[in-house]
Amino acid sequence: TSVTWTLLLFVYFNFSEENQSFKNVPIKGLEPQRPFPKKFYPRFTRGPVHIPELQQKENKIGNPLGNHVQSPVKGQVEFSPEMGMIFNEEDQEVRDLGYQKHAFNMLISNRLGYHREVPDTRDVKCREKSYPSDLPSASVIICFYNEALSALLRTVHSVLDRTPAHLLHEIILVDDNSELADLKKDLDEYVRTQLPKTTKLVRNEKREGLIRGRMIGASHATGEVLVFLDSHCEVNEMWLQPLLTPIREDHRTVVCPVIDIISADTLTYSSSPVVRGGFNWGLHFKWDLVPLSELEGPEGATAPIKSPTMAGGLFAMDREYFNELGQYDSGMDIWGGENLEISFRIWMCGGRLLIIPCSRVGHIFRKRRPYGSPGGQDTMAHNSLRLAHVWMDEYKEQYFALRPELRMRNYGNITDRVELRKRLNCKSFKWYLDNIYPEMQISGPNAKAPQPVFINRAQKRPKIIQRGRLYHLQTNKCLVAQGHPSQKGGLVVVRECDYNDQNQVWVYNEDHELILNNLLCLDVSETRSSDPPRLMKCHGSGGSQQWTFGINNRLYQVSVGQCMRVVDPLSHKGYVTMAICDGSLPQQWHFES
Ligand code: UD2
Ligand code: MN
Repeated sequence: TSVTWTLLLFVYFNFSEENQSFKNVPIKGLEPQRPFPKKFYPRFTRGPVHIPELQQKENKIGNPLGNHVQSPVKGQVEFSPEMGMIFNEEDQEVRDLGYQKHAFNMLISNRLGYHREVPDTRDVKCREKSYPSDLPSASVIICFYNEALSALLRTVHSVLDRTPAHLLHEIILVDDNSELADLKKDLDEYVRTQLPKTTKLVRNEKREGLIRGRMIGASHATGEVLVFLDSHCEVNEMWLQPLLTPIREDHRTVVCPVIDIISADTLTYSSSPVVRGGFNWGLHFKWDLVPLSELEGPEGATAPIKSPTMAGGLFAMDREYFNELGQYDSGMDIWGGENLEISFRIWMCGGRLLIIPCSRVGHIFRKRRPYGSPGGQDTMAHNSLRLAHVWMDEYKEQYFALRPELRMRNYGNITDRVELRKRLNCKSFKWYLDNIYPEMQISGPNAKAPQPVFINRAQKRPKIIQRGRLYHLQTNKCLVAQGHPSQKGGLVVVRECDYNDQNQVWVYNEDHELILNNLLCLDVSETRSSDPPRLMKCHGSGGSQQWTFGINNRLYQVSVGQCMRVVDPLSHKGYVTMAICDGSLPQQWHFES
């Protein structure tokens, strides 16, 4: 499958004095938060990009920065490395149990307690914005299954602490028949004795999954707007007003905050770039950079952005509109697919879906889902089948081309949903693709004529930003080809620098490609991010060949969301690999002219 995008990158300049290391970096990296003046946005197009199978297999929503661990932003409550220190066996137990049951560091979560400050990650211009005083009131619905109590209560308290009382109609907690004892006993008592009366706890008698769970929550709600949150979130300053405002203006507008990243390992809260929702033909959600055309407006970085899809967990919607539009598909089980279903439905049936850059909510992004479904079924496939059959018309063939084994799979009765689609007089999926997600590549069963952007790319050579050596600080060595630089698929290694050797000269261009000796591009397999970077033919489609330089001298790979490091700085072999960005010495590089 291939995708063509016209994209932009957020480039970030850090002028701060404190950040000495950053000042040494000649090329500024992909950073959220402070968009570079628009005329500097590099324009580039994408050719064919392979869908990362990794994400498909893992069936999870990745955070908007991949596995990339952000360094602290201004005002960040500094994460202390001692926060997760284990002092005794009990600590060890809490930590181990936490990872096992919740897939995040529960020891740190417990130590943080139920209240904490989070860095204000909004663009500075958001702070000057004012919002109408007569906004609709909100019912916040938090559905949970076996959540760590500290994470759940931090979610609740962040809402109570950072939402004006007159806008918060109620909080509805839906316990999806959790099995953990403390969630039954301790939470019950806590809600009764420690929380305002407007916080309600609803219990499902059997496990329903998050989709029916949310419908149950919504059926108890009486506020004007429904706001859904996952049970491991922390809302930021002024998070709600920017969400309610567009809904007040038009009740058929559905809005999502920017989902900031709470690290599963350190619980550090950090800023996400403003990206929008897309999907691939495997019907997996993915994050896309925002096309330039979406950002041209007087409001600049604070303007709402149209999003083809939502990640699923965090959004606000007029309550009556939620009901009118058919809530969710109650035939969907446990987890997965509902986010694409509601996104398609919103767009195809006369609504719109926006991401609001001035509203920010942190979410713990885990590396795995710590629970299964009661019968062990693949609910994602079941749910995706339902949505494909109801909403995707002839384009469901795209899905079946990738998942032929599902063609004959039973997906239950969809009559009600098909009728709903008719009743609401919804547009076709082709209309959705043409108008809402034109970047989507369509090959195979429903192929379109190739898009002219390819031709543009061939005619236009990306501008060179810098030419020089890629110098590894810790080893004083330079990044070179292991074999000949013209050898496709060849590895790169660090070797003694030779400033007269053309084979050590890299070009960094506006497409964020790194090209060795004007020949091949530095590339990382999107499907197998554990593979080391290689030299490949430049494909001009970003993704696996897109690199940025950032703070801590990191060299960041956009598509795998990791940083390049030298495997063993003491070894003369000089192998490099991709790793989670941690700012450590083996990950520090200079581009030297
Ligand atoms: C993402 C969404 C999530 C949902 C999912 C697709 C974000 C941040 N998260 O996955 O909300 O749309 O994609 O379905 O966009 N839960 C139950 N009962 C269950 C299973 C889960 O109540 O049987 C709760 C769970 O405790 C959590 C919420 O549902 O609060 C979402 O589950 P998740 O956090 O495992 O999903 P996530 O963030 O991987
Ligand atoms: Mn979640």
